[in-house]
Amino acid sequence: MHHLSLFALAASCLATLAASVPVMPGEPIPSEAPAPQVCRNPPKRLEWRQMSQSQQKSYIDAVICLTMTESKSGIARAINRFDDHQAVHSVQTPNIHWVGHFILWHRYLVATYEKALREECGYDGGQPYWDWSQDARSNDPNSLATFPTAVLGPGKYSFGGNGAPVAPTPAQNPLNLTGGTGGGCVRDGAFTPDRFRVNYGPDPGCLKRDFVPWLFNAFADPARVREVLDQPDYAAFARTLEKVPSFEAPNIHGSGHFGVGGVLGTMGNAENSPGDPLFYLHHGNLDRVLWLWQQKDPETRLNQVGGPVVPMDYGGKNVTLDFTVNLGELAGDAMLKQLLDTQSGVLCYTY
Ligand SMILES: [Cu+2]
Repeated sequence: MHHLSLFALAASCLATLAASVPVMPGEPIPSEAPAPQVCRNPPKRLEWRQMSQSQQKSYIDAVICLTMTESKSGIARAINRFDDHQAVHSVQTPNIHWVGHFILWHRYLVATYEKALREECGYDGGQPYWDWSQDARSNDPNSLATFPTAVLGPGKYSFGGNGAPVAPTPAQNPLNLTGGTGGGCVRDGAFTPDRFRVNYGPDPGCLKRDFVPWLFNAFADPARVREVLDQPDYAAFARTLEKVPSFEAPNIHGSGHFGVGGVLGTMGNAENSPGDPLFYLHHGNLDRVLWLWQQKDPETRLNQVGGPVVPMDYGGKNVTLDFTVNLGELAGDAMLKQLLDTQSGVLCYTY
């Protein structure tokens, strides 16, 4: 099965830059506008290792519950509520990466997933995040310190470790990413084949991981996080998060995707990375980095967006505060200005 990497995707974006990109029109405004939403008692999001064992258990149980709750996205081949969130990401992949709304679209997806865990599966905490920078060893590229940790550990209420070793074929690895150490099914933790299945996407089956230590240790380096936090405005922040599609340009968005997913793992797949439950902890941490950056100058940064509408079109049209994004049937359409404040009412959580 051909495994489309994020970078291959970017290359195809570049190739079609001049072509028109589908823009989803906003819903017509209903004559009776709904009452503005209010955020009360926002759940506090914690790093996985800050959570008690019973909080970790209730989170994992809620994720498994989503996989046993019937789909409502209306997307063909999404069977359950876990699949729904993966499927919406998969369908919109060509329009939500290397764009100004990349981080805010993903913020909305993670928050919607958090809401489903809470409202449909009885979870009462915040979406956890994985601060991978705690695990990176930039001075020891081959360090496997991350694998396992309390996040990627073998325990029943942990995310499990590497996949069984499988060598990719050249066709599966067109960008020649080296140093993969896994590639097959995850063998321990909460999401083993007997308990969890990736349903959506071209390659349904077990959850796969393919740890790439050198890449993880470079991309999740705390210095890379500081580099992002030092950016002066939203457009620069957003661009530094993703950088350019090259394994030679360490960027924190790539750390969880390619450090954990490598060539063959679920996390390394452009469309279908949300098939790995760890996706939401990885993107939760990227969201926390956005939150930290915003807190440094809230007056400006809770009211600022920028960056291209069309993927990688950095000289072209920029997104504005009124630019509308959608999650299909999973949530209402939202303007970017409603996604800047995590307690806007459309969103309701804190760190
Ligand atoms: Cu994505």
